[in-house]
Amino acid sequence: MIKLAIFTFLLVAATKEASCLQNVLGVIPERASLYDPKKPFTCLDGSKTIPFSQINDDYCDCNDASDEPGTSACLNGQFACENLGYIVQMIPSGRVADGICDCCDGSDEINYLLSDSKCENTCNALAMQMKEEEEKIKILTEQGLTKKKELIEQGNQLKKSIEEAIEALQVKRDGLEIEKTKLEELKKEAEAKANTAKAAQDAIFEEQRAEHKRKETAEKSQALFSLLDLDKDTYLTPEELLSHSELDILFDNDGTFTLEEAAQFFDSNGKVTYELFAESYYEKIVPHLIQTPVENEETTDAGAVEPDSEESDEELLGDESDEHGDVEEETHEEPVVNTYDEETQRLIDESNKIRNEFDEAERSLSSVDRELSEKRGQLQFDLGPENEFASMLNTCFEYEDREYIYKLCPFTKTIQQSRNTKSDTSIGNWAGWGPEDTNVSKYMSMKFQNGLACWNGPQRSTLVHLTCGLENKVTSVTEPNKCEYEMVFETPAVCAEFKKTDAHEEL
Ligand code: MAN
Repeated sequence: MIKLAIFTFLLVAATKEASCLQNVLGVIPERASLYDPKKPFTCLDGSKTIPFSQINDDYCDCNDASDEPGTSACLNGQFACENLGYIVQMIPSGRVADGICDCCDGSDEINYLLSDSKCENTCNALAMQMKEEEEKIKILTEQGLTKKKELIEQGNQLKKSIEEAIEALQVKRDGLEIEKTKLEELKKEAEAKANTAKAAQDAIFEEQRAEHKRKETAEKSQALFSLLDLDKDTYLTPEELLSHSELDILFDNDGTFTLEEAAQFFDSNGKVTYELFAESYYEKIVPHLIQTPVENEETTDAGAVEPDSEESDEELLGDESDEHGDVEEETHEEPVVNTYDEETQRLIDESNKIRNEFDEAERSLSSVDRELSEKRGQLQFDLGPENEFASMLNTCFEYEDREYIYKLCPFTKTIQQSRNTKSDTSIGNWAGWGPEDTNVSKYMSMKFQNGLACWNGPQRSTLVHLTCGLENKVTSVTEPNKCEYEMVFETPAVCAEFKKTDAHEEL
């Protein structure tokens, strides 16, 4: 059967041989001239020369399979479907004569004799289909190119306006810097003046306060002295202290305050004058007095001394409340408040004003610096050979599927947002264009890397494939591997001149 096939093939080959070298079955047209029936054939890798009759004899002679382009004899062979009217197509030679029509011209099965079925030639239909599709692509490309021009225009404008904004900001910054330095000087001067004036006034206030306190203490000690001086003979005696058993705490604290202890309190001074009391005993006695003799008699609560605490002492010394009525009434003097004189207050106000102006200048400078660095950052991006991607700066494009809303923010990040929880997951940060290969420009894909780490997996990343389209639009998002996402993004920015596929005609 195989012999019959070979015979048929050789017959076909022989009839065509004279007119047309290309018709050696399975040879791509560009190599046809290497197969000359009038000459021995040298394997294309140059390894061997064989008689031409061994071409396509269903026995593999050449290591590179070049002697068997039209049979399945060599495992590594490639069969070229000539497909006249359509495009040459390469198939593995194992598919030759296997009963399945692979080539649209049926050339892979012309020597197949095991079946009655013949391959129909579908090349013209395919060519028509290809033409229609190409026509559509041509129209899309033309419209896309018009839009791309607009994008380029916009991009150039945007880049120019960023550059201009940077220049203007730089000028503003220089001005602010000068103003800030000037204000800093003025601030220092004004603060120094205000501080000096303030310090002088504060010293006076301090002195006044001390004086006030001295007076108050004097009045209070005077009042206490009067209260303790039960017989009003202008002397205090140990006997007059006896009712204050709480003073026992200063001695043996046995609950009984004895005359000896009272005498000891007064350092054996049998009679204590007011002056001696104020100087040596007032401060000592005040923290311990709980009740005054007056209170004991329940006549009035005037001059009551609160239990042993600093506040009570303070109150006694400075409180103006009614509780200590009698004593306080005598000491009713306004506490000292810091009211600066007009000139000092003017200097303080002036210094505050300049400080505010300085702070404001500093804030403006920081804000200009932030803007500058943001704008300079934008210019760092590779916005395409003709700035056609510039208009995508600061823009995000969304794509929704059943579970997530995906966001593509060129030059920034990609996001996966749960439709349920609305929580965002970073699926990559801008990592540049590419990958680049010899046939495909790097601008055909965007890389986003180092997104949120996947549970037990890599950090999430996104590869965006760009295709020519009439508007900027994400048309699909997939996750081919766990936490590795792929997006297809249509944009006029990658539309390129349309190249028609050459269908080859019979010579
Ligand atoms: C989330 C999503 C998915 C991802 C898993 C990995 O559910 O980010 O896309 O595959 O986490 O655990």
